Amino acid sequence: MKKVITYGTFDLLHWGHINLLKRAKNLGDYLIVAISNDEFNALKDKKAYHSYENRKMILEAIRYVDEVIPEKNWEQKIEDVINHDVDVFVMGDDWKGKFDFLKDYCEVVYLPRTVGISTTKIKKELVLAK
Ligand code: C2G
Repeated sequence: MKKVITYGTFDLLHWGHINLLKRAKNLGDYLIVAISNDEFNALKDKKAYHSYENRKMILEAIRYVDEVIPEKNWEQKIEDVINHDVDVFVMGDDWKGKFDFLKDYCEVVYLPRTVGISTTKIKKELVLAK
């Protein structure tokens, strides 16, 4: 079984996230998503609208996702890849190059980001729509 892992906040889930998850799953047979917990989001200077537990529930309902684990810090990726026997690490290409150190442990794939949608865009346009 070829195992894939990806990381992210996945707040205000949108079709750009789904596009990433769908392509990530197509790179293997089993997709693990490590969702940034609320404490780590603070480290990323991100404030998620939905709590970790609710973002976890949402991601677990997606057909492409087989397992959801917490992302608690920047340092856990090597351990995750080893402990979960991961073959492929995937991220959107806004992270291109940032995780190349994982190439010693698994394949590293950066997929083109979906243009035209982002959580920031959604938030901005909702404010303007008031
Ligand atoms: N993404 C995408 N297209 C978009 C928006 C997001 O492909 N229009 C991808 C991102 O590149 C990322 C994933 O969807 O691979 C999740 O996006 P975020 O929730 O914004 O993730 P981020 O905050 O970048 O967290 O350790 C890694 C970090 O946790 C990544």
